[in-house]
Amino acid sequence: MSCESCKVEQKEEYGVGAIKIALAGQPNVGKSMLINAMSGGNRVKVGNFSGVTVDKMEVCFEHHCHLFDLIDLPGTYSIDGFTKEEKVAKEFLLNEEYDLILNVVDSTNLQRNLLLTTELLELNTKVVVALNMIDEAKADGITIDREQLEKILGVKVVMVSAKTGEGIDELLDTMHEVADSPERSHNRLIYSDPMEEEIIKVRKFLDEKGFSYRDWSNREVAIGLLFEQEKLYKELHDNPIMIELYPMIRDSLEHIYTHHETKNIKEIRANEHAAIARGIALEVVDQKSAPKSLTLTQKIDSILLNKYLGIPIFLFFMWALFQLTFEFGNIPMEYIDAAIGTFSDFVGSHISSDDIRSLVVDGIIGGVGAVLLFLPNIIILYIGIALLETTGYMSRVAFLLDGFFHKFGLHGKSFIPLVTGFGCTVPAYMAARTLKSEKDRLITLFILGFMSCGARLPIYVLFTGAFFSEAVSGNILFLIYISGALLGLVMAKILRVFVFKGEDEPFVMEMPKYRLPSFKLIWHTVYSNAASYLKKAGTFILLASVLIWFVSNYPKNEAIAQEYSKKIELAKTKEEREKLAAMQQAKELESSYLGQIGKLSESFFKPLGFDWRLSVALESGLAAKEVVVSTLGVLYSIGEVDETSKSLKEILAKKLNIPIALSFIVFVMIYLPCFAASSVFTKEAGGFKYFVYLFFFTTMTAWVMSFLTYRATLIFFGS
Ligand SMILES: Nc1nc2c(ncn2[C@@H]2O[C@H](COP(=O)(O)OP(=O)(O)OP(=O)(O)O)[C@@H](O)[C@H]2O)c(=O)[nH]1
Ligand SMILES: [Mg+2]
Repeated sequence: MSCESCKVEQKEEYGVGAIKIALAGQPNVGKSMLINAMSGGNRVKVGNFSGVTVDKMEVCFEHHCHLFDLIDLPGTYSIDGFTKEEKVAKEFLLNEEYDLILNVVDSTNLQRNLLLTTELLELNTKVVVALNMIDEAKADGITIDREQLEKILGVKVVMVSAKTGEGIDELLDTMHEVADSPERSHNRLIYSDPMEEEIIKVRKFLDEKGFSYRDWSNREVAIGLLFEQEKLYKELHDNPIMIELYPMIRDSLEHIYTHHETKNIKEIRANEHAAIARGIALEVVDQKSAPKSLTLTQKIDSILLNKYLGIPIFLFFMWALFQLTFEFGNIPMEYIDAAIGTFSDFVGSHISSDDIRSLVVDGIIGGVGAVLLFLPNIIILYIGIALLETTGYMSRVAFLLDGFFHKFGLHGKSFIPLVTGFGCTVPAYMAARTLKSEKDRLITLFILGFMSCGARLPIYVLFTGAFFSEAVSGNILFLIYISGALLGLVMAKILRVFVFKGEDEPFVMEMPKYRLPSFKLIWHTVYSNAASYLKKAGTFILLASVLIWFVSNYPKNEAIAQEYSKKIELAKTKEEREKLAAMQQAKELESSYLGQIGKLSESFFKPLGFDWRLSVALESGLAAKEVVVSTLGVLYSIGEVDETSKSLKEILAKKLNIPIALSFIVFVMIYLPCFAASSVFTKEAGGFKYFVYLFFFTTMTAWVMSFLTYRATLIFFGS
C-alpha cells in the first residue's frame, strides 16, 4: 500500500492511511521550513520574503510508524486573500479533504498572525497551532502563555522552532493524536457583545428546531450564517428551515450593521477578528524587553534603505557579484578546460575509427564539455541569488526600487520574480503570481525573459572572455545584466501605455527581519541547482550534442572529399595542406543537414552579423540555452583542424569579431526563453495566444536591438 497522494510506500504495520495535514499560515512564518524540519529533508523551498511558496506542494514521510502527508500552502494573510497564490490556499482549505489544519504562526508577531487563526477556527475542522520561531521569540524576550492560548482558542498549541528543531517531535505526536481523536474541539472564540447577542438568538432558534448540520454545533452554524459563509448557504439552500431563518438573519444583520457602522460583512468579520486577536495577544504575550532583532534590523535598514545610499549599495552588490562570477569562476574553469582537453586527447588517441572518434571527441566531449566548463560561474551566481533570497535583503530592494519601477508602470513587488529570473525563468513566471493586479502580472510575465537566466550566463562568459580582457570582462557581464533589466523596464512601460493600460497599484510589502542564512540552506539551494545543471549536461545536452553532431556530419559528400583529397595531394607545403583541409571541412559542414537548415535562416540573421553556425546555435537554444554553447562547441570543433591546441573561446576569438559577439550577446539576452520556460509562460499567462505574442515580441525586439548593436559597434570597432 502507498500513500494515496504522494505514493510513499506504506508499510503494513502502519494500519490506517496517511494523516493528511494542510499547513496554513501567513507569508514568511516558516511553513516550508517547518515541513523540511518535520520530514528531515530539504524538500520545499525556503526563503526570507513573502511569497516563496506560490503553489501547493506535497511532502510525505513517516514518523514513529505513522505516515504523514503534508501539504505546503502559499502564505495568506486572510482566507479571503485575492492574489493568485492566496487563492490556491483558499481553494485547498475550503474544498479539499484533509484530516487537520496545522496553523503555523510567527511567535514574534502573534497578534497579526491570529487574524488568520481566527478565520481557520471558523472552518470548524481540526486545527493544531504551531508557534514557530520560538527561538527568535526567546531572543527577543517574548514569552507566550501557551496553556492560556490553548484555553482561549480551544485547540492544541505547540511551541516549535523549524530552525533549531525544538518541539518538532512534540508537534508530530500532537498532530497524530488530534487526527486520531474522534472528536474535534469547537470554536470557542468570543465575539463583540452585539455579535454575541445575535449568535445566541440564532443558536437558540436552531436548538428549538432540533436542527443539526454535519458535526457543527448550532453556535458554529449561527456564526457561519451571520458571517455569510458561502459554502454553508449553498448546502442549506434547500433546507426548509431556511424559510424561517432568512428573515431572522436579515434582522440580526441589521443590528450588527448599525453597531459596526458598515454593511460590509467581510469588513465586520475582519473587525471582529482584529479585536479578538488584540485581546488574545494582550492576554497571552509578555514582552519583557524591546525586541533585539528588531533593533538590529532597524540599524541595518538605516543604511541599506537610506534614501541616497540604498540604490547605489544595491548596485554595488550586484556589480561585486558579477565580478566574482567572472573572476573566481575563471580560476577553476582553466583547470576544467585543461582536464577536458587532456581527456579528449586521451580518448581520441584510443579510437581508431574516424567517425566514432569524431562523434566522441567533437560531438560528446565538445558539446558537453563546453557546458561543464561554466559550472563554477553558475555556482557563484546561485550563491549570490540564494543570499539575496534568504537574508531578507530582497524585499528591501523591492521597496527601494518601487519608486523607480513605478515610473515604468511596474510594481516594486515585480522585483521578486525578476530576480528569481536571474536564476531560472521557470520559477520566476510562477513567482509573478504574488502580484495582485492581473495587468501587473501579465506585464511582468512578458518582460521576465529579459532577465538573463543562469543558463545564459555561460554564453556571456564565453563571449566576453573571448573578446575582452580579463580586467573588464566582469564589468561587461554586469552591464549585460543591467541592460537586460533596463530594457525589460522600458518594454514594461511600452506595454503599460499601449497594451495593458491602467493604473499600477501602490506598493505594500512586508519587510522581513534580517536573518543570517544557515550554511545548510545556502548549500542546499546551490547544490540542487548545480546538480540539476550537471544532470542536464549529462542527459539533455548530451543528446542534443549527439544530434547536432549527426546533422552536421551527414549526409557525407563524396564529391567534396574527392576534390580536396586531390588538391591536398598536390599541395607543396604543410601550411597549404592544412588550409585546404580546413576548407574541405567547412565545405562539408555547409553541405550537411545542419548546414542546409542554417542556410534557410541565414538571410534573417545576416544583417545581425551572424553566419549560419551562429544562427543554428541560436535556434537550438530554443530548446535550452545551454545548448547554444554545446552547439557552438560541436560546430567549431568540427571545423577546427588543429583540434588539440585551441579552446572554444580561442576559436571564437579567431573567427568572429567584437561587433558580431556583442550583437550575438544582445540577441541571446532578449530572444525567447527555453522550451520549458515558454510552456510555463503559456500556462501562467493563460493561453497559447500569449505565447504567440511573446514569440513575436521577443524575436522582433531581439532582432532590432541586435541590428542596432551590430551597426553601432561596427562604426567603433570596424569589421
Ligand atoms: N529563527 C528562525 N527562523 C525561521 C524559523 N522558521 C523559518 N525561519 C526563517 O523564516 C523565513 C521564512 O521561511 P519559509 O519556510 O520560507 O516561510 P513560509 O511560511 O513557507 O513563507 P511563504 O512560502 O512565503 O508563505 C526563512 O528565512 C527561514 O529561514 C524558525 O523557527 N526560527
Ligand atoms: Mg513557503
